[in-house]
Amino acid sequence: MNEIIQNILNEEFLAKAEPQQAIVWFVPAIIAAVVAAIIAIIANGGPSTPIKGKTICVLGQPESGKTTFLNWLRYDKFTTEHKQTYREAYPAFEYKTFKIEGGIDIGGDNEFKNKYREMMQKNDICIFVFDACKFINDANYRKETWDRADLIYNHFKNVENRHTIGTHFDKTDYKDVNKLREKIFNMSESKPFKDMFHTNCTIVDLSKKDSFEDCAKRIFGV
Ligand SMILES: Nc1nc2c(ncn2[C@@H]2O[C@H](COP(=O)(O)OP(=O)(O)OP(=O)(O)O)[C@@H](O)[C@H]2O)c(=O)[nH]1
Ligand SMILES: [Mg+2]
Repeated sequence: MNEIIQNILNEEFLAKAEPQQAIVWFVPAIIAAVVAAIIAIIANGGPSTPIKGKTICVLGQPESGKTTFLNWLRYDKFTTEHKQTYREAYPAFEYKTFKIEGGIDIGGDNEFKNKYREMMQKNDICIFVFDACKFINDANYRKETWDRADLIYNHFKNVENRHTIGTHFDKTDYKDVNKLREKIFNMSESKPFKDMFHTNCTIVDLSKKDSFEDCAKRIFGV
Protein backbone atom coordinates (compact mmCIF):
# COMPACT_ATOMS: atom_id res chain seq x y z
CA MET A 1 0.00 0.00 0.00
CA ASN A 2 2.84 2.39 1.01
CA GLU A 3 4.52 1.61 -2.25
CA ILE A 4 1.38 2.61 -4.16
CA ILE A 5 1.12 5.94 -2.30
CA GLN A 6 4.80 6.65 -2.84
CA ASN A 7 4.37 5.91 -6.52
CA ILE A 8 1.52 8.41 -6.70
CA LEU A 9 3.73 11.07 -5.15
CA ASN A 10 6.72 10.18 -7.24
CA GLU A 11 6.89 12.64 -10.13
CA GLU A 12 9.44 10.52 -11.96
CA PHE A 13 7.01 7.60 -11.89
CA LEU A 14 4.22 9.79 -13.28
CA ALA A 15 6.52 11.21 -15.94
CA LYS A 16 7.46 7.72 -17.06
CA ALA A 17 3.93 6.34 -16.79
CA GLU A 18 1.80 5.79 -19.86
CA PRO A 19 -0.99 8.46 -20.09
CA GLN A 20 -3.68 5.88 -19.20
CA GLN A 21 -1.62 4.71 -16.22
CA ALA A 22 -1.30 8.29 -14.91
CA ILE A 23 -5.06 8.86 -15.25
CA VAL A 24 -5.81 5.65 -13.31
CA TRP A 25 -3.97 7.06 -10.28
CA PHE A 26 -6.09 10.22 -10.25
CA VAL A 27 -9.48 8.54 -10.66
CA PRO A 28 -9.82 7.53 -6.96
CA ALA A 29 -8.86 11.06 -5.87
CA ILE A 30 -11.49 12.61 -8.17
CA ILE A 31 -14.15 10.14 -6.98
CA ALA A 32 -13.27 10.93 -3.33
CA ALA A 33 -13.61 14.70 -3.98
CA VAL A 34 -17.02 14.26 -5.65
CA VAL A 35 -18.28 12.00 -2.82
CA ALA A 36 -17.07 14.55 -0.21
CA ALA A 37 -18.92 17.37 -2.02
CA ILE A 38 -22.13 15.30 -2.18
CA ILE A 39 -21.87 14.42 1.54
CA ALA A 40 -21.39 18.12 2.41
CA ILE A 41 -24.57 19.07 0.48
CA ILE A 42 -26.64 16.27 2.07
CA ALA A 43 -25.41 16.97 5.61
CA ASN A 44 -26.43 20.61 5.28
CA GLY A 45 -30.01 19.85 4.37
CA GLY A 46 -30.53 20.10 0.63
CA PRO A 47 -29.47 22.37 -2.19
CA SER A 48 -28.58 25.99 -1.55
CA THR A 49 -26.92 28.79 -3.51
CA PRO A 50 -25.38 31.81 -1.77
CA ILE A 51 -27.43 34.95 -2.32
CA LYS A 52 -26.26 38.25 -3.76
CA GLY A 53 -27.38 41.71 -2.74
CA LYS A 54 -27.02 44.37 -0.09
CA THR A 55 -30.37 44.80 1.59
CA ILE A 56 -32.39 42.12 3.38
CA CYS A 57 -35.88 41.73 4.72
CA VAL A 58 -36.43 39.05 7.33
CA LEU A 59 -40.11 38.10 7.31
CA GLY A 60 -42.06 35.35 8.98
CA GLN A 61 -43.98 33.88 11.85
CA PRO A 62 -44.24 35.53 15.30
CA GLU A 63 -41.55 34.35 17.76
CA SER A 64 -39.87 32.27 15.09
CA GLY A 65 -36.40 33.80 15.52
CA LYS A 66 -36.25 36.74 13.07
CA THR A 67 -34.64 39.11 15.57
CA THR A 68 -32.45 36.28 16.91
CA PHE A 69 -31.15 35.63 13.39
CA LEU A 70 -30.46 39.33 12.76
CA ASN A 71 -28.75 39.66 16.16
CA TRP A 72 -26.49 36.68 15.39
CA LEU A 73 -25.48 38.41 12.16
CA ARG A 74 -24.98 41.79 13.80
CA TYR A 75 -23.52 40.93 17.21
CA ASP A 76 -22.41 37.30 16.96
CA LYS A 77 -24.52 36.26 19.94
CA PHE A 78 -27.70 34.38 20.79
CA THR A 79 -30.72 36.40 21.95
CA THR A 80 -32.22 34.35 24.79
CA GLU A 81 -35.25 36.50 25.55
CA HIS A 82 -38.16 37.19 23.30
CA LYS A 83 -39.26 40.80 23.11
CA GLN A 84 -41.93 41.29 20.48
CA THR A 85 -40.66 43.46 17.65
CA TYR A 86 -42.77 46.17 16.09
CA ARG A 87 -40.58 48.11 13.74
CA GLU A 88 -36.91 48.44 14.62
CA ALA A 89 -34.53 50.16 12.21
CA TYR A 90 -30.96 48.85 12.18
CA PRO A 91 -27.87 50.51 10.67
CA ALA A 92 -25.58 49.03 8.01
CA PHE A 93 -23.36 46.20 9.25
CA GLU A 94 -21.00 43.53 8.04
CA TYR A 95 -21.36 39.81 8.63
CA LYS A 96 -17.84 38.43 8.13
CA THR A 97 -17.11 39.82 4.64
CA PHE A 98 -20.76 40.22 3.58
CA LYS A 99 -21.92 43.84 3.66
CA ILE A 100 -25.56 44.49 4.54
CA GLU A 101 -27.13 47.92 4.32
CA GLY A 102 -29.39 49.34 7.00
CA GLY A 103 -32.94 48.01 7.15
CA ILE A 104 -35.95 47.28 9.31
CA ASP A 105 -36.68 44.34 11.60
CA ILE A 106 -40.45 43.90 11.70
CA GLY A 107 -42.56 41.75 13.99
CA GLY A 108 -44.36 38.60 12.96
CA ASP A 109 -47.86 39.61 14.02
CA ASN A 110 -50.58 39.49 11.37
CA GLU A 111 -50.86 43.28 11.46
CA PHE A 112 -47.43 43.45 9.75
CA LYS A 113 -48.36 41.20 6.85
CA ASN A 114 -49.57 44.16 4.82
CA LYS A 115 -46.01 45.50 4.90
CA TYR A 116 -44.58 42.38 3.22
CA ARG A 117 -45.08 43.45 -0.39
CA GLU A 118 -43.43 46.82 0.12
CA MET A 119 -40.52 45.22 1.96
CA MET A 120 -40.03 42.58 -0.72
CA GLN A 121 -40.01 45.29 -3.40
CA LYS A 122 -37.46 47.41 -1.54
CA ASN A 123 -34.96 44.70 -0.61
CA ASP A 124 -32.57 42.58 -2.66
CA ILE A 125 -32.76 39.54 -0.39
CA CYS A 126 -35.80 37.97 1.31
CA ILE A 127 -35.44 35.59 4.25
CA PHE A 128 -38.53 33.74 5.45
CA VAL A 129 -38.46 32.39 9.02
CA PHE A 130 -40.75 29.89 10.74
CA ASP A 131 -40.55 27.62 13.80
CA ALA A 132 -40.03 24.10 12.39
CA CYS A 133 -41.06 22.44 15.66
CA LYS A 134 -44.43 24.23 15.79
CA PHE A 135 -44.90 23.58 12.06
CA ILE A 136 -44.84 19.81 12.42
CA ASN A 137 -46.91 19.74 15.64
CA ASP A 138 -49.59 22.39 15.22
CA ALA A 139 -52.02 22.42 12.26
CA ASN A 140 -53.04 26.07 12.76
CA TYR A 141 -49.43 27.20 12.87
CA ARG A 142 -48.75 25.18 9.72
CA LYS A 143 -51.60 26.90 7.90
CA GLU A 144 -50.36 30.34 8.98
CA THR A 145 -46.86 29.44 7.77
CA TRP A 146 -48.23 28.28 4.42
CA ASP A 147 -50.22 31.54 4.03
CA ARG A 148 -47.04 33.58 4.44
CA ALA A 149 -44.95 31.25 2.28
CA ASP A 150 -47.59 31.64 -0.44
CA LEU A 151 -47.41 35.43 -0.21
CA ILE A 152 -43.61 35.45 -0.46
CA TYR A 153 -43.51 32.83 -3.21
CA ASN A 154 -45.90 34.92 -5.34
CA HIS A 155 -44.29 38.31 -4.78
CA PHE A 156 -40.60 37.65 -4.46
CA LYS A 157 -39.65 36.07 -7.75
CA ASN A 158 -35.88 36.14 -7.46
CA VAL A 159 -35.55 32.55 -6.23
CA GLU A 160 -31.78 32.77 -5.90
CA ASN A 161 -32.10 35.63 -3.42
CA ARG A 162 -34.77 33.96 -1.31
CA HIS A 163 -34.03 31.68 1.61
CA THR A 164 -36.30 29.87 4.08
CA ILE A 165 -35.16 29.15 7.64
CA GLY A 166 -36.92 26.60 9.85
CA THR A 167 -35.80 27.30 13.44
CA HIS A 168 -36.08 25.43 16.78
CA PHE A 169 -34.63 22.19 15.41
CA ASP A 170 -33.44 21.49 18.99
CA LYS A 171 -37.06 21.42 20.20
CA THR A 172 -37.94 18.54 17.88
CA ASP A 173 -37.21 14.81 18.26
CA TYR A 174 -35.31 14.81 14.99
CA LYS A 175 -31.59 14.06 14.95
CA ASP A 176 -31.03 14.92 11.30
CA VAL A 177 -31.86 18.34 9.77
CA ASN A 178 -32.26 16.71 6.41
CA LYS A 179 -34.97 14.32 7.63
CA LEU A 180 -36.92 17.17 9.19
CA ARG A 181 -36.67 19.28 6.05
CA GLU A 182 -37.93 16.29 4.07
CA LYS A 183 -40.86 15.86 6.47
CA ILE A 184 -41.80 19.56 6.14
CA PHE A 185 -41.48 19.36 2.36
CA ASN A 186 -43.68 16.24 2.23
CA MET A 187 -46.30 17.91 4.44
CA SER A 188 -46.32 20.79 1.91
CA GLU A 189 -46.35 18.46 -1.13
CA SER A 190 -49.72 19.62 -2.49
CA LYS A 191 -48.86 23.32 -2.28
CA PRO A 192 -47.80 25.28 -5.37
CA PHE A 193 -45.16 27.01 -3.22
CA LYS A 194 -43.71 23.75 -1.84
CA ASP A 195 -40.31 24.69 -3.29
CA MET A 196 -40.04 27.27 -0.47
CA PHE A 197 -39.40 24.23 1.77
CA HIS A 198 -36.91 22.54 -0.49
CA THR A 199 -34.55 24.77 -2.46
CA ASN A 200 -32.66 27.35 -0.41
CA CYS A 201 -34.24 26.06 2.78
CA THR A 202 -32.25 25.47 5.97
CA ILE A 203 -33.30 23.85 9.22
CA VAL A 204 -31.43 25.35 12.15
CA ASP A 205 -31.01 25.43 15.91
CA LEU A 206 -30.45 29.15 16.46
CA SER A 207 -29.44 28.58 20.07
CA LYS A 208 -26.16 27.03 18.85
CA LYS A 209 -23.43 29.10 17.23
CA ASP A 210 -22.20 26.33 14.90
CA SER A 211 -25.72 25.64 13.66
CA PHE A 212 -26.28 29.38 13.01
CA GLU A 213 -22.91 29.64 11.22
CA ASP A 214 -23.72 26.68 9.01
CA CYS A 215 -27.04 28.33 8.13
CA ALA A 216 -25.42 31.73 7.45
CA LYS A 217 -22.80 30.08 5.25
CA ARG A 218 -25.54 28.47 3.15
CA ILE A 219 -27.27 31.85 2.78
CA PHE A 220 -24.39 34.30 2.38
CA GLY A 221 -21.60 31.97 1.28
CA VAL A 222 -19.32 33.19 4.11
N1 LIG B 1 -34.21 26.83 21.49
C1 LIG B 1 -34.30 27.70 20.48
N2 LIG B 1 -34.77 28.94 20.71
C2 LIG B 1 -34.85 29.80 19.67
C3 LIG B 1 -34.46 29.43 18.36
N3 LIG B 1 -34.67 30.49 17.57
C4 LIG B 1 -35.15 31.47 18.34
N4 LIG B 1 -35.27 31.06 19.60
C5 LIG B 1 -35.88 31.78 20.74
O1 LIG B 1 -37.22 32.11 20.36
C6 LIG B 1 -37.64 33.33 20.96
C7 LIG B 1 -38.20 34.26 19.91
O2 LIG B 1 -37.15 34.73 19.10
P1 LIG B 1 -37.21 36.15 18.38
O3 LIG B 1 -36.00 36.27 17.55
O4 LIG B 1 -37.48 37.23 19.35
O5 LIG B 1 -38.48 35.94 17.45
P2 LIG B 1 -39.10 36.97 16.40
O6 LIG B 1 -39.47 36.17 15.22
O7 LIG B 1 -38.21 38.12 16.19
O8 LIG B 1 -40.42 37.42 17.18
P3 LIG B 1 -41.37 38.69 16.84
O9 LIG B 1 -40.52 39.88 16.64
O10 LIG B 1 -42.28 38.82 18.03
O11 LIG B 1 -42.16 38.34 15.62
C8 LIG B 1 -36.42 33.88 21.70
O12 LIG B 1 -36.55 33.57 23.07
C9 LIG B 1 -35.23 33.11 21.12
O13 LIG B 1 -34.21 32.92 22.06
C10 LIG B 1 -33.99 28.08 18.15
O14 LIG B 1 -33.65 27.64 17.03
N5 LIG B 1 -33.93 27.28 19.24
MG1 LIG C 1 -38.48 40.11 16.46
